[in-house]
Amino acid sequence: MPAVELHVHLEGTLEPELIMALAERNRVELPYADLDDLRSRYSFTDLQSFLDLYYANMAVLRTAEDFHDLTTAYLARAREAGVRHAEVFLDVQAHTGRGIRAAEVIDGVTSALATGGDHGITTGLIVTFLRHLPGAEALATLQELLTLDAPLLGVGLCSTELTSHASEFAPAFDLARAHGLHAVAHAGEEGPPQNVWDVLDILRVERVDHGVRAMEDPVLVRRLADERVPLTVCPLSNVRLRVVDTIADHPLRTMLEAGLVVTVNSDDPAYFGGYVDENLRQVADALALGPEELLTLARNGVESAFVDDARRAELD
Ligand code: ES4
Ligand code: ZN
Repeated sequence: MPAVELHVHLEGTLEPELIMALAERNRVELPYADLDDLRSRYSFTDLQSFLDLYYANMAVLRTAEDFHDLTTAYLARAREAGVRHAEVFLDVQAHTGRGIRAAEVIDGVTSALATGGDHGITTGLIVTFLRHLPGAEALATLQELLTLDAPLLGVGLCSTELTSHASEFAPAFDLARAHGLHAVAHAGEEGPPQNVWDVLDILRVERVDHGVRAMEDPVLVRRLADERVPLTVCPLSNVRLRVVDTIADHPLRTMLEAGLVVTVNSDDPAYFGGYVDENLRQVADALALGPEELLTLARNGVESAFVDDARRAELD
């Protein structure tokens, strides 16, 4: 089982039951009759069709307590999956953009992450800038988080890849680096291999989130392998968002054979049919991964984590 999870959006762990409970607690009117009606919407045709529901459901997250409860529920489930170290993404702009204060979001999430130790889990928080919003807003968000002394491990970039250029986000990533933060970015999920080149060269990311479409560019594959740039792959996400047709068509085995540092992760487990344990189980079954390949995946996760040598040795 995987010891490490490096690609999970906290908001993507918001389960339908918690959506309904928080809606009631906060008296938020949802456009769903009931839980079954909500569940019936979890069928996606592409990334955008998912993002529409994902952002809409966040309306129930209002207070620090809500963010605390969301994060605590994730930690409990991650522990069940055998996770011992998790680096979680938080879409701060998706909340500040609807009038929730950044401090409220950060307080709730970080107070819960601090209890990770009770679950035997070390954690890190990565604020993911939203690529459908202007680069200047990403920069302003990071500046506010720095003012708040938010305990960040790094910055990332997510949401749709198709409507902006990575260079817009260079000022935010440069500021993050100047403050010693790590850098990752979603690329090569629905967008072309050039997007992977761009986040490597322009944003100077240390890991690529998804990156499955890098396989279309042999020169890029060689670079990623040579530089041992980790790719945080999310098999069930790729199936549910139609990046691949079925789990049996997933390129994960080919990626391993190409020498890529691939890790298996859950992305938005409440939406895509499983947490990291289920992702690993399904992809291992479908691609007939053997013990050696499973060990490589686990070791890749440990190698790719932003932890110190002592913690890395414990996880290995
Ligand atoms: C995401 Cl699957 C995926 N891709 C890009 N951005 C995202 N944010 C949350 N899930
Ligand atoms: Zn993601």
